[in-house]
Order: sequence, then C-alpha cells, then structure tokens
Amino acid sequence: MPSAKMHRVLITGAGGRIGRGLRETLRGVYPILRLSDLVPIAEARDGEEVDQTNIADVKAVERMVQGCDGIIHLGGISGENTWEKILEGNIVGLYNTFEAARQAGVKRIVMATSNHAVGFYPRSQTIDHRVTVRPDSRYGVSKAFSEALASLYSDKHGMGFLCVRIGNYGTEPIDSRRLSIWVSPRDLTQLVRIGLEHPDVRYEIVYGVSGNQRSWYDNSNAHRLGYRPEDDSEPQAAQVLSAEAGQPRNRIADKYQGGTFAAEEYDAATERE
Ligand code: 15L
Repeated sequence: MPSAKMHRVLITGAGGRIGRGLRETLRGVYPILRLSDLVPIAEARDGEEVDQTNIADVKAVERMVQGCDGIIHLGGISGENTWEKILEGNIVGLYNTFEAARQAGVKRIVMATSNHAVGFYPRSQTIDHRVTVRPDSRYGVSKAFSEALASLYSDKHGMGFLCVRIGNYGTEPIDSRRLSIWVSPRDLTQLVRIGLEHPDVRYEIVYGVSGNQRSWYDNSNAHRLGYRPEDDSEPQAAQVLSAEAGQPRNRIADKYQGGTFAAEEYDAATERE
C-alpha cells in the first residue's frame, strides 16, 4: 500500500470554482500546494507554487507533476461540450496526467469524477458506489473513462485513487435537483483529505455530496472511509422549492438524476428505466 505522507500536493484545474475553493480550504494543510491551470491564476503565496499547463501537452504535464506526492485532478472540461473538447481535455489530458504521475512516482490521486458518470439512473433509485456506470452525456462518459483509467493504474501500478463523483459544489444548493447532490466546500475538503491521507485507499469510488436528506446516493463507502459530512441541504429546501414553483419543467430532466445533462440532445422513442 502506498504511503499517504503528502509533502507537495498538486491541484490541476486550480483556477476553476472547486480549485479556487480548495486552494483556500487546503491552505497550510500540506507544506506545498502546487496550483496549475490552463489559464493564468492568482500568484503564489507562502506555501504555494503556481503553474500554467495545458494537460494535452505531454512534456508540460511531465513538468507539472514533478516532485508531487499527491494530485487532486480537477483539470479538463467540467461540463458537456463537443467531442473534440472532451477528447482533448478529459481523455487525452487525463491519460497524460495519470501516465506522467506514474512515471514521477505520485502516490495518490483524488479524481474529480462526477454525478454525470451515473446521471441516467432515475431519481426514484438510490445508487451506491458499485452500480454500473450510466453516463448522461459525452462529459459523463469521459468521467466514467477516468474511473476506468484510475482502476487500471491502481491494479497495474499500485497507485492509490479516490474517485469522487462530485455532485454540485457551492456554498448553497441552487435548485431542487441540487438539494439531492449539493456538496459544501468543507465537506468536499474532508473527502479530498481522506483521498490523500487515508492509509488504505487503493481504489475507491465515493459520492462527493454533503449529508443531504434528499440524497439519491448510498454513500456508505465514503462513511466507511471515515467521511462525516457536516452539512445538509435541507434547511434551504423550502426556499429553493418555492423559488422554482411555476417554472416550466422537462420530463426527462426531472426523471433522471443528471437533470438537463440527460435531457440535452435526448431523442429516444422510449424511456429506459
Ligand atoms: C458537474 O459535474 C459539473 O462539473 C458542474 O459544473 C455541475 O454541472 C454539476 O456537475 C451538476 O450536476 O450540478
């Protein structure tokens, strides 16, 4: 089992919403945070290194991961997009990152996978970490790919992976769907730390959601690893639901967990349960 001692931790996609959040909540937790993005980001403070890398560029990725013990991989495309963009950021870029990490001796990777890897499960079903993937978009397929690639690098090369199927990250839930999949900054931070620091993580899938009463997930695997969420969307529920009352609805978006990701481009003649 790889040692979980983290000296330098790399965050890819550090300029995005989750990256900017983790930059603050992980500040001072590890001696060095290396923060990388495709675009320029705020300059380094004490205990930080800032880097600009396109993860589709192998040589640049090799430099990016050099000297890192752990990686929080948020880089790539973070929503539905053209196949070309998904291919470059979430398939080629992902492969480059894992392969460079292997060569550089990185011990742990926390992979930001997504609820959209399983977004075609109906909302009527509670799913756990063992279900077959059921992506709701090209983006969701790329996240399923990330889980498969992580499994390969774990089995074949002994690297440790925590694949976090992130719901919706933010300070509060923004709509009725997000009441079920919301994750607060402190709860996601807790999960990320489990991924980097837990002594026994070889290959695990967990849901990156707070302790929401309306959750569609059985997150017992996260609990088994010590996750104790501090937040729940429920206190916001009445307000979120009343703000949404009377808005036009989409049958497919409302039926499946992935919401609009499932409904977009949908043209099946019959609905799969
Ligand atoms: C995701 O995976 C996206 O990265 C994020 O932008 C949201 O769309 C989120 O899912 C969601 O489902 O709300």
